[in-house]
Amino acid sequence: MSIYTASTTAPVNIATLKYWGKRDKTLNLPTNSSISVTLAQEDLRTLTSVATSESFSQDQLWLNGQPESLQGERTQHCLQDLRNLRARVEAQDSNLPRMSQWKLHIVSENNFPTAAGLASSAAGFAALVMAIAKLYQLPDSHSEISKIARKGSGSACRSLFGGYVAWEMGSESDGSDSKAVEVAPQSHWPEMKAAILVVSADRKDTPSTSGMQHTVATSDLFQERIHNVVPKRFEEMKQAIQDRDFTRFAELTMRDSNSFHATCLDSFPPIFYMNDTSRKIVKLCHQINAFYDETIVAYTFDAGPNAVLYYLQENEAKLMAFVHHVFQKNSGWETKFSQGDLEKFS
Ligand code: 2P0
Repeated sequence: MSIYTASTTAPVNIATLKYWGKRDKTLNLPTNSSISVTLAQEDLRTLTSVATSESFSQDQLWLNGQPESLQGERTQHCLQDLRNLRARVEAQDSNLPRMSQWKLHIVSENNFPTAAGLASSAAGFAALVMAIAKLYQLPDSHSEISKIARKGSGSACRSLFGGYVAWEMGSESDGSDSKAVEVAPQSHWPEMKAAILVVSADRKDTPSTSGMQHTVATSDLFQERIHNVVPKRFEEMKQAIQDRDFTRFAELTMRDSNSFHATCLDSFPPIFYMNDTSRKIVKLCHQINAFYDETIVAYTFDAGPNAVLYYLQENEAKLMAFVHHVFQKNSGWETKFSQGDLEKFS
């Protein structure tokens, strides 16, 4: 009996305008639109291969070499949606193999530590859904497929695209208009770089899903954020990307990270994702921008203490000299700066 296979990779995306809050938990419908930058595939990505055959007796998943359950509600949701779309394709062509009725074997690997708080669920669900869509030869667009990835993990819908991506929250109760769209391809602003400062590789204390529900239920500030802050910022950030305006993009990114963490702190009891080292990085970035009298770096923090720094390639040496100086890593970046300059940063 034939075995059919397909493989794909999906990159990690890091939000610059944060998704935090669901209006529908089952469909993963957000309370606000969000924007992200997708990291380069060669850096952080999930590689997923799928196979299907009439001879397979059960759905199976191996994640980083270990067998894992596929029984989770979110995963089942994704598999069912994909099989439904495949059945629709099969109904139009009686010559196609009836894959929608067969079991799947799935092998998935991250090239980064799964537990390091680096948005592994986004790349994981995006790769899973894309690989099966490819296997099933679904004709649907990336935005259509993103709606299925969204049900696996909200942020996964944004990993369907490279470059600069928006997740439009939509207004329909069935989620039919809550999807990812491209704001601009990576080639529009290829000078943009991201550096990840791993503050801690531990699993986070409060998982995102429960954390955001807790914020929705208990934070007053959250209402201000979703109604009066994010809608305007969403439009401004898209424009900053279109204009390749780093100063604007950076300020919006930093403000939004701070706003998101403020709502976590305003939850009751509060949620703490950033730690003292995270706060040291925030201060350092502001010091660096003040030192150069120009915005050369933006920080953002997700549901954990690790920092992602965005900067333009041309400023890499300028930035890294100070990052390495402050964190006592003697890497050679310092050589371009006088001791007097470096001593201003501690
Ligand atoms: C984001 N985060 O926009 C935000 C910023 C974390 C902070 O998306 O429940 O793993 O699976 O939809 O997507 C993390 O939340 O949550 C997240 P679920 P997800 O990237």
